[in-house]
Amino acid sequence: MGTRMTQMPVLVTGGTGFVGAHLLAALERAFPERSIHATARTRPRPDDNAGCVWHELDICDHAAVDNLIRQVAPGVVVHLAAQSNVPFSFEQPDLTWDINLGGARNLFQALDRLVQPVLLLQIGSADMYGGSFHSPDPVDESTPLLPLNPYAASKAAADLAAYQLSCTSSVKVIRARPFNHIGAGQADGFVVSSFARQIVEIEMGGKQTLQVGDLTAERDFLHVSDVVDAYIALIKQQSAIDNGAAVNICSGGSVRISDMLDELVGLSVAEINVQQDPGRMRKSDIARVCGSYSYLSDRTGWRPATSLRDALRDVLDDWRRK
Ligand code: A2R
Repeated sequence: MGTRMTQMPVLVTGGTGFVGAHLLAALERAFPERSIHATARTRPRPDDNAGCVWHELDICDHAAVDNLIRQVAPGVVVHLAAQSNVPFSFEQPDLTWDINLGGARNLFQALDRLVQPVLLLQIGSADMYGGSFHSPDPVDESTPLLPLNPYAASKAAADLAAYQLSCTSSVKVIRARPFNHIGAGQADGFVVSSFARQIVEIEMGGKQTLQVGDLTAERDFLHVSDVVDAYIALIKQQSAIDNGAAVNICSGGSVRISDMLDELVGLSVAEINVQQDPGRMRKSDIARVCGSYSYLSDRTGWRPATSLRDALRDVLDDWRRK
């Protein structure tokens, strides 16, 4: 990699999201010599990422995406921008496809027109494997994508479009596939965040019981800082990764939601009564999620570093600060 490429800007789309805030801070630490650019759609820019250059962008606006890419001329793009809410994807499938596939294709076409070398980290999701999780083995990157909801299907389509880009353009593509990640700043709709918010409400005396749904599902959880560290490793060690490769980012194990709940409750001194809410009892389509991260660790040395207990404490402390 030439010096010029290692100094070209890094651009993050969807910088205002859960992962974006963590990634921008990590990029500033990892690449002090590079300018870091980020896109925001509507929300105000967060103060804690004041070191980066913000751009307003709707990823569905083809011309605006093209202009931005020409203006920033990035050496690396991390494409986080997405409609990432699964229940909402059933309510608004067209919007979900427009953002997750249409928006991604706008970006891919703009990158294809760049003359300089550029690395694209296309951020997918373990949800794309969907029905493949019915098999008992940990899924590796050769496992078929069998999406079970519009969010996962649109992300799987973008993952395939990114592979095609890697074959037919000079853009180097890595298709990252992060599994469930938790941490400070995650929206309340996610299970761990919802438990933590309710525990903090009980600690503050505003609520008596913790309402839960089905607790039998098992998931492969990482702390968001491990996911972000994997993205940084993929950028820094891009030459060790095959062009177009899919890369799982996961813990390699799975934890039952009931065990996560017990651990969270154990991190609080409050008296907590857990109650199953019939309204939340819909069984998950997938009983157990477990991935293999051998490709990533063999190529970069990355391994998860944050224990589940520390990750849960981080989520709880975040709600205590709010
Ligand atoms: O809705 P906003 O303003 O907070 O921006 C979100 C952004 N986004 C968009 N940006 C440009 N044009 C759009 N039409 C558009 N729609 C959404 O994507 C936000 O900054 C980001 C998504 O953030 P979260 O929903 O918090 O996702 P998270 O957890 O940070 O996941 C990042 C990526 C996604 O591609 C997932 O599918 C993947 O990791 O697993």
